[in-house]
Amino acid sequence: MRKLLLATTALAFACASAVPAFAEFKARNIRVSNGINADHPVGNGINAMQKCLDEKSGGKMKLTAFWGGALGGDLQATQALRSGVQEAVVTSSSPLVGIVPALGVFDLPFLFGNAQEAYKVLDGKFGDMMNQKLDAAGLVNLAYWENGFRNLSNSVRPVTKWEDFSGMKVRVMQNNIFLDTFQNLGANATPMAFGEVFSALETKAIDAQENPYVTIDTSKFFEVQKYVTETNHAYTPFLFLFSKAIFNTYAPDEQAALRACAVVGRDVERQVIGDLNKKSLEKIKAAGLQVNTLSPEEQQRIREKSAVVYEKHKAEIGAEVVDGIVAELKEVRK
Ligand code: TF8
Repeated sequence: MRKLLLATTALAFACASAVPAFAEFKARNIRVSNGINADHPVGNGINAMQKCLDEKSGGKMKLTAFWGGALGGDLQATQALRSGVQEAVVTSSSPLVGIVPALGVFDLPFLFGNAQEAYKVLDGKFGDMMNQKLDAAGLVNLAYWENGFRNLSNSVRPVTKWEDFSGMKVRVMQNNIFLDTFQNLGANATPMAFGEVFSALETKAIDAQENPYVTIDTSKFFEVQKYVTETNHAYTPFLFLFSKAIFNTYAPDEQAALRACAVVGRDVERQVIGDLNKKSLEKIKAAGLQVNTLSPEEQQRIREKSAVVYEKHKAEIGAEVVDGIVAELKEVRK
């Protein structure tokens, strides 16, 4: 009898500890705005993040993703977060420099040499420092996801040296550093929201745009372009931003689950980009586009020509921020 009692008690304890306490979790519908389409690797990341949230919250926290700018462009969606009317957005940092000027540091041409060093800087103390600036602007950055290395596409001619940019009407993000980088190369740079790019290319209002291969693929830009050059002129991160006003109303367990699961999603998203990059490039070639690479000499010339952009924007980004990332990169490259 005593044995039975002990066994029952032990079983009861085992059950109690095996069932996670979901008490801190309420039913949450989290709208996540995206400018890119559902077949972009961000889709894989969001699925992984959802699976993680299901486990942690007992199915109470639900992400609802909106694609193709259905909830507005990057900037518009971010402002909706700041005013507390929308939960989340996956956005490039570049259109947000009007809100947090220091973010411009990521737009400096040829800053990151490869994805690994970008991850170290973004996921480390430099990334945390930028997150504090975002927080002060009413935005909680849950994690740095990946947009990636950007390449040029156009409909007029092969670009194999910087002189080929001459007079080319290149859409750039709404960001002064990108504007200057392309103007400095001789292009006729035109700032434009992402949502307008496809039709502007289609109607030839612009000749060119620049984005990672996976975006040229999933946003179908290859259908209205003839040439691609692997310029790798910038690595832009995605920020997984949450409205601070809404985040502050969540319980600590809910906040912690969001932060932890955004990191799970990040790792999946980065992994899928790595794989899809090659496939997207193959798809672009198969669609008949001419893909050029730059010779090492040309890469060097473009890089040297672009160096002026660093000095020109140092004050507005913040000298300590620019010097900080340069020092951090030196450390990471050791
Ligand atoms: C751009 C960006 C965009 C992303 C997307 C809208 O060119 O690279 O592709 O921010 O989320 O505007």
